[in-house]
Amino acid sequence: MRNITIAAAVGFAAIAATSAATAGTVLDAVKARGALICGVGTGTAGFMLADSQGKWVGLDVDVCRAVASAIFGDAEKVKFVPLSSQQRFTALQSGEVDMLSNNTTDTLTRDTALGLDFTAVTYYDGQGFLVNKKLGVKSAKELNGATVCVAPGTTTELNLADYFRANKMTFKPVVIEKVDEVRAAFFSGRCDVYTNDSSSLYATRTANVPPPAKPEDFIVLPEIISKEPLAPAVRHGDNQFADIVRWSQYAMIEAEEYGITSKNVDEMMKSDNPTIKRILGVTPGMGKALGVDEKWVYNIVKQVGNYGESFDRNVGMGSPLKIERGLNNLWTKGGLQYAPPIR
Ligand SMILES: N[C@@H](CCC(=O)N[C@@H](CS)C(=O)NCC(=O)O)C(=O)O
Repeated sequence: MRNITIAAAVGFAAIAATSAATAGTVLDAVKARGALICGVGTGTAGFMLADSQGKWVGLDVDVCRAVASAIFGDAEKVKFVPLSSQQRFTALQSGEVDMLSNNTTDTLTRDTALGLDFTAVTYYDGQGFLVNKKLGVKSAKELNGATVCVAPGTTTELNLADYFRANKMTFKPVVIEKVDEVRAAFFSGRCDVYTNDSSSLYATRTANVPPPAKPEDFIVLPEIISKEPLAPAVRHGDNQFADIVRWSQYAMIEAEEYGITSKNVDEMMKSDNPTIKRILGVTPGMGKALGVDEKWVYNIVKQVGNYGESFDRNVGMGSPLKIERGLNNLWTKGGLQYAPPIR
């Protein structure tokens, strides 16, 4: 019974990793293959989306590109595998992908029972509700009896049940695996409400509303009902690879903090600041310690940008989503993004 409960909580993914996934180190396998294999979502504007040329773009995609830059000095050496919320953990455990970077929430059971390691938080999120204005609802507390579209194997599904129970309300779930089908069900009126991470709701409202309906016809209700720290995940048991993913993320945050951008990084190589010299590998040591080239941060920032550049371009004010930095601002600006020192 206990195992069933845990499996349900983490989405029925198999628990054992295959031998293919555990033989040798991930870094060796990635190098021998000549590309990183990154599990992403199937298509969420701003976070992970293949454009009309098939090129993947987004905040989560940039993390994969940063890791490829650290390992190969080339942000293009990534193969992207789109995965649904149901498929993602099995794909990682079986070795089909080297890492996930796909709006996955870091939770205790995923870390333990599923045998994953979460690296740094890419995006501090929380769960919300999207409704058609015609429903005439201003607060989630008015959703008693609503039909709610939700994806299986997600924290979303679990929080939804908790929230309605805690508020002594009932709901009818419409559980659909594929995100484009969930959206279609919601927009066709099969559900009163679509619940997901609020970032994803903003993406859906900006990019997926079928004409003649307009984004303004829909609102995200004010209640944020959970904490969703979205982070890349790797398999347990390969600390070096986990370190490379984690420190690639930290490098993007640290670069933003020290004002190093894709535009000025060549100039910054001439800086006298000892911290900047260490970050950019002008003073060697950090790359060696991590097992990558000394120019790893230079390559990440030059090819992908710092965290602020990636945020702005993909989901922030430089993008159609126009999401505020909020919790995802640097700690020096009132947010939670805080990288330990590169030293
Ligand atoms: N953060 C939640 C939900 C994440 C999630 O993947 N939700 C799906 C449900 S629709 C999604 O948004 N997928 C986006 C995509 O495939 O592009 C979790 O880790 O369980």
